[in-house]
This record gives sequence, C-alpha cells and structure tokens, in this order.
Amino acid sequence: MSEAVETPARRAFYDKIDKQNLTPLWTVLSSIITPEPKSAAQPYLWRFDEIRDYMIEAGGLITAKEAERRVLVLENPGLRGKSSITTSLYAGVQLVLPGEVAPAHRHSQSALRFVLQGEGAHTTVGGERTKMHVGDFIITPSQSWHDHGNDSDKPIFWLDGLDVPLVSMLDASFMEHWTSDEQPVSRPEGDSLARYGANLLPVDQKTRNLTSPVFNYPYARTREALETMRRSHEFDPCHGLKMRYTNPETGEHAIPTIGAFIQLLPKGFATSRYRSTDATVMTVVEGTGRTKIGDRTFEWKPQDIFVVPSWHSVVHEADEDAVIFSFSDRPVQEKLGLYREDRGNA
Ligand code: GTQ
Repeated sequence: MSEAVETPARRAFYDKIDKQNLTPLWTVLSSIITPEPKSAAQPYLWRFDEIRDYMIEAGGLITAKEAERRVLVLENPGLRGKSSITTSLYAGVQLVLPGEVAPAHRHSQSALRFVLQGEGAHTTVGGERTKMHVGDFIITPSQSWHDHGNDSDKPIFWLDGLDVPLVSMLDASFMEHWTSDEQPVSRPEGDSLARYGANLLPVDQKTRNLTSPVFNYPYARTREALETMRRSHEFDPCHGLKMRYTNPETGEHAIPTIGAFIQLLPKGFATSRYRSTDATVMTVVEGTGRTKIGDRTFEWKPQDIFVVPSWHSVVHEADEDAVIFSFSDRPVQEKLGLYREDRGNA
C-alpha cells in the first residue's frame, strides 16, 4: 500500500498536531512496519592489515591506561556515529602493548573477545586470570569485573563484540571502576575450564547462570573438534561445518545476548545461498576465500572482519581450508520468537 496523498487540509492538520507531539500513523506506517527486514546497516569488510597499522599508530598516541580501552570501533558505514557494527551489536579491535594494563571495570554490557594476533597476554574476569592465544573465544559476563594485561613481549590484538547498542536501546547501562588498575586474582588459572569445560559439573550445583561459567574456550580444543568432525564428511550446504559455543550448565548460547559460532569450510567448498534475521559479524581465523553478501563480493584472508546485515543473502567460497568465527544477536531473536532463516531461496 502506498502512503496517503498529502492535501493542504491534511498538511495543516499534521502541522497543528505536531505541536502536541502527535504524528499520524498513516504517514509512517509503511516505513516502521516493513514487509521484510530493511536494515540501515550495509555489508562491509575491514582488512586487518589496515586496522593493525592504525592501531599501532594509536599505540603511539595514547596508553591503554589513559584510554581505559585502546579500541578502534568498527562502525558500519550505514550506522556512522552510533558505535554499531549491526543495529544491535558493537565491535572493535583492541590493542594492549607489552607492559600495559587496561584497568578493571564492570558494566551491564556483555562482551566477547576473539584473539586475532599476539600470544600470552591475559585477561582477568571475576577473579580468574586466563592467558590469551590466537583463536581463543573469551567471555566477559554482564557486570563481571575485568582487566586486561600484556606481560608478553609482543602487542596483542583482539576483536571485541559487545551488546552495547542493544543495552542502549533498553536504557539499561550501568558501569563502575575498580579501586585499582587490576582486580585481585582469587582463583587458580584454568579453574573454570576444569570445573565446567570437561563435560563435568559440580555434583550439587543448582545454579543455571545466564552466561557460561567457562570464560575461555581455547582455540586448540575448538580446532581439534572441527578437524575430527570433518572426517565424517557431513557438511551443511549453507554452513559447511558450523558449531555454536554453549553454556555447559544449560545448553543455551554461551552469552544470553550474543550467539557465537565457529565454522569450517573445506578447501573448494561453496555454500548455498542463505539468509537470516540475525545480522552477523565474521572474522577469518584460517584460510582465504570470498563471501558474496547481497550483490557485493568481499575477498578475505586471516584476521579480516566483515559484516552481514539482517536478511542479506550470504554465499561463502573457500580457496583453502577456512575457519570463520562469527557472532550475532541470534539468542535474543530466538527468545523473542523473531528469529527467521531462509535456506536456499534467498
Ligand atoms: O575491554 O572492557 O571494545 O568496556 C568496549 C568497551 C572493550 C572492555 C570495548 C569495553 C571493553
């Protein structure tokens, strides 16, 4: 249905009620309730080589301590000024130089880290420290204290994913700083992975936390799982071999607001057209290839980061064995009954 024509009498009426903060629905209905998702977000790819050079430059301009977090925000070209990579999610690339500390704070926003380059820096979350290795998927639950540090001799770069725009939309943001740069370490390293990440749970544990108690999913384990599974040659036409990170207490997504995924595309594999309502941020861990998003094609290599807006068709092609990490707001949409996908008819 097209919008109602504007007559002088109608215009005069709109102007009159406008002063009372009233608007006629019939002039906006077709733009607020669309027949299918119409995102302002655009498909886009950031080359890690370019981001890395700018981050090193930022490293000479400001310390991690002064910046609190030395991050370059990946702003979707269709959402400039909103600190958003998709309508609901934030992404940035964070750099911690050798000897630096990003001071302890906590906030309502949940965060994930996916390590892009560098080895042996650490993050401390809720009193437990974990070393960060390339490909590790690390969680900072809502309201947990966290600080990052780098005792290694190389810079570390990681991709941050947060539910910042979603929390802003709900006006539910709280944030506090710890009294010193680093929180005390109160648990041994590896404790949560041993306790919750070995297909075991403490026998009398009754709590079912919204966020996974495992906060570092090491890439070595993830990669080995993918390598073993590929031997069955059971590949999904749309996804290759795609797994989701889970909360072992509940089987739900590891973070309540952000779904995180890892997928293997074997050399030469081309996926079937697929689209879904969860706009998705992807980063390449291994391999080279290209992804067609809507009618645009992006060539990728390791550490590049790209974004697929809601309801845009996706086709991946891997030139070599490729591993892609991704995240989206899928858990939110599933919980609200809004998640939709379209396999092959996109
Ligand atoms: O590391 O705590 O990219 O608080 C944005 C906000 C990272 C962090 C970001 C943050 C952090």
